[in-house]
Amino acid sequence: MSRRAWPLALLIAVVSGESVYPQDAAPASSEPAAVSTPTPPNLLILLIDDLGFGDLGCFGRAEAPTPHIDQLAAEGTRFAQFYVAAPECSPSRAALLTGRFPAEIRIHRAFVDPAANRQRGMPDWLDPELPNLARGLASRGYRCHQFGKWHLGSVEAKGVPGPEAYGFHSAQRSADLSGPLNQRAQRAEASAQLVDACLATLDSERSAGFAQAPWFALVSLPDMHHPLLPSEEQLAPFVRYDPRQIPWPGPQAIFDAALANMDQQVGRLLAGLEERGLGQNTLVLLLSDNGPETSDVALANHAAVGSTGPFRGRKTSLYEGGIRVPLIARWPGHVPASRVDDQALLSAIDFLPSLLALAGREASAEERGAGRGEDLRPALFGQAFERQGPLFWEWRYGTRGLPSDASPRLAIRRGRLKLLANPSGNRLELFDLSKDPYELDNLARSEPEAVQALFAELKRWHAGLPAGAGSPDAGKRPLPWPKPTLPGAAKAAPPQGENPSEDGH
Ligand SMILES: [Ca+2]
Repeated sequence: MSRRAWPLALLIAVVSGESVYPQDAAPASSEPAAVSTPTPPNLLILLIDDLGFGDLGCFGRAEAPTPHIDQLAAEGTRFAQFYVAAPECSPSRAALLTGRFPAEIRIHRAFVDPAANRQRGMPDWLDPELPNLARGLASRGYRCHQFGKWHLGSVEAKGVPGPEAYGFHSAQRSADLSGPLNQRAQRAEASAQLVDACLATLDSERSAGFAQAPWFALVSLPDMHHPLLPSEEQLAPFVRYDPRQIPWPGPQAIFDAALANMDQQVGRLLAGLEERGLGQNTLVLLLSDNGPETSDVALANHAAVGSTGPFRGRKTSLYEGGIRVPLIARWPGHVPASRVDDQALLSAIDFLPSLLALAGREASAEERGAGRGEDLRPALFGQAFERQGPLFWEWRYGTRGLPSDASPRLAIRRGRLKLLANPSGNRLELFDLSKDPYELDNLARSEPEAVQALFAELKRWHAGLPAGAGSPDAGKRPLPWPKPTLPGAAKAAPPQGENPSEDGH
């Protein structure tokens, strides 16, 4: 991979016009990784539903009302090349927990009702027998707790297992798609309740004799998932002067009110850790589960204010904006502070092997299963990290939102290159993300050898996936955009298999 991937200053210039990153942020060391083995930390994963790459102040949106998360970032490291394994909730979360690419375990979309799951070629819940992060941590002496959205099973399905079946010692699961959390009064307070529940659990664990045991808390905050329903009180600071005296708050005000509440609750949880003396030996990881929502979901035009930063694509797209999300890590004395890592190519599938190793014992072959996650500890500790294997994505459905966000069905990333393709080869889009993070200049015709190699690798992976239906609009390109070639490359032969008559050209 290029040592100079896309310059962060450029990214920030696109997002906000000026850099909010510290100018003296330490670069990644080029020394070989020598992973230290500190005392196993507590692990707090803050999973922010549908938060976009560009939504936080510390990720370039200068006016974002996110002071607490920005402070967390200042005390830790931001990773600018972090991916989730799917552009939607359930498969992304399944990958985080199991370290598997979700298509391999038949989690292709959100869990809904059993009939729809069947149509989607999915089970009704994530297989509890698969190795997963919580069970692995529990076997290393951790106490494991889940709070908020789970969405790894259909609540409508008979016999659906809860988080306890996966190794968690306690769970305070909230509604996944509907129910009380989608009512205005409850939804505005949901994150506050989850933070209260998390702190209360840590306290009750202490009094129950687990004060010495390390813990893992998976806290999933719902504020940024549609419909955004901040309370009047949460909205008040964001309803701006309006000369027409129109009484309704606009989408930006609604979005910012929800974002500010989420940030305040994160701040309250982190302050609660400090009060309990837990701030120093807790690794906090804050990330999103997929890119921001689009405008064509009912009641969600305010959610569509969410920003992908400079990237093309949103939720349900395999372009960067759907799958590249913010990751912040803080662990005082171990994870460098005020650092931006725009080199390490990381994925949520790396959490399982990395966190199990941090917990005191590297993942066994059985615990890894067929997962392809890599040990990201060097990146965490500020050292150089070179990914060995590729990252794969499959999306069997159409893409909501702009026609230009409609991605092919498959994608592979290796080093600086990303190839998006349909299995038939009728769309082949090669991007050099070190120069073109916007995915605008398709290099497929000018770099046919790279296309051939990556497409062969992608097809091999795809051939091994479980069969299952998708939707007819999967991989279709509603508009012939962007231009298929770079200027001057028009004479190059079209990539093998390209057929402009297919897939909605
Ligand atoms: Ca989500």
